[in-house]
Amino acid sequence: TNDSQQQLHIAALAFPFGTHAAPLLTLLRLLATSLPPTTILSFLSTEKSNTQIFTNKVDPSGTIKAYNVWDGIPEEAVEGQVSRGNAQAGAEFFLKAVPGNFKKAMGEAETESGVKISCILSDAFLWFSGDLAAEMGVPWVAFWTAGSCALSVHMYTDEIRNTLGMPGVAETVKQTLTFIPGMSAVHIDDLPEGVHSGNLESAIAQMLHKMGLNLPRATAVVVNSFEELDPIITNELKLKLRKALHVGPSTLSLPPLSNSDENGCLLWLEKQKPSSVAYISFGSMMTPPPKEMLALAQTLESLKVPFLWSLRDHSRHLLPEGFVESTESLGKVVSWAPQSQVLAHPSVGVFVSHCGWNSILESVAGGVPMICRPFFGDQTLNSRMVQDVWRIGIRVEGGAFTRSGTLSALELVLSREEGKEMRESICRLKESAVEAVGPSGSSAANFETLVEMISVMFVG
Ligand code: U2F
Repeated sequence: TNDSQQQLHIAALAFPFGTHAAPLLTLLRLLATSLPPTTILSFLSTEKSNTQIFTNKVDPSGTIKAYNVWDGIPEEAVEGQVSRGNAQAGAEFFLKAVPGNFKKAMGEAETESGVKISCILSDAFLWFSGDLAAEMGVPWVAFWTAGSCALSVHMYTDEIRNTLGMPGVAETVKQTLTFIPGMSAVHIDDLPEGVHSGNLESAIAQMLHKMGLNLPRATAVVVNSFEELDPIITNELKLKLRKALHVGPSTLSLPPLSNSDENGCLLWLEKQKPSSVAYISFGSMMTPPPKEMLALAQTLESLKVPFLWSLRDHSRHLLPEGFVESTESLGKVVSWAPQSQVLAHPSVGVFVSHCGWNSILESVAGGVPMICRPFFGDQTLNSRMVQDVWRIGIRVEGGAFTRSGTLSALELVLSREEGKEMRESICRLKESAVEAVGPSGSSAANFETLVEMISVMFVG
């Protein structure tokens, strides 16, 4: 047919907060290597997000073009309302601007390229993409940037609410999710806020609920994880979704674009003993409260644990006075680290983390056990899996850094038999992750399926 002569045009719709847009771009870059070279690849995110992920990092092959979508922030909004620390306010403004802002940018992408969009590849959060794709008569491929466990929770939100009853109705804290395949270790208080407790009506909670209801319509749901990590949950997702395609960890197939080491982290690591260093990072959005920063800093210093601490400049003042100077020979505080390379360095012995999904995958890829201090969203759930299912780390006692809790966690992972076992477990996971993206691995096969779907679907 004539159709088959036309060019493919993939529009990637990003969720512009946290570390969501970067992994979507990685997936698009991976697709670029496998789709016909004439394929048009448009990447749609807010100006702020595009600036962050594209600065000097425009796709080396030059095939991906970025389009800015409106962030939804009204002209009259005061800067403070959507300031750095308030990602939630930013997300709420943004969610009021969808889907109109994306429709507009898709129009621009079609006009500029002269090629009709043939597939919408969206962050799974953007549940309305299913409607947009249906209107346009093209497939919707959703990309889930976190773990299978969190995806399962959102797919099961109504069952969770119905089975457990609403908070306050019963003593629920000790209940576990035995009724969801593969999730029996998960406690009800590990769930992301807005699933069963917290404000179920918040913009984010509603978005996630609608996502769970809409994903079964998607032509495929691509997951940045590998099947072997959660075999039971994966099987369940395959039953619930038209096509669940675990293609990760994607950074193992394609290294991230931005990995300069301007702070000299890797050089510094070269000088440290094997498996001795604590690498500390709480992702792109979080800094622990002052009391906890103090406890963590004091414990590192008193235990004399060499450390590499990634801490944004605006949070540096939370370190104890004189800490950076007094620990100069022990550790290093930097505003940004090439994290995936840091975690892959043999000197790193433990990752003190908020358990964001990308961080977990990078820890697995590096074979580094974790100390978990989760904050919001999927992080507590992830930390449960880390500790009780994969047994590759430990949650900090009481969920917050205290001197005694931090001390025992660091000792356990760095010096005890339990720590050694965690290291062995995570190295086994690392091997299976490497195998998954390797030539005959599950992620590689799923990726092939994805490429075929995107190429073939278009003709029909
Ligand atoms: C949200 O993620 P976050 O940004 O909070 O955290 P991660 O998923 O762990 O991603 C952080 C990324 O930033 C990188 C690091 C990760 O790829 O390598 N990075 C770095 O390169 N250098 C630094 O000094 C510090 C970080 C959300 F909050 C999570 O709950 C979700 O799981 C996640 C995915 O949906 O998105």
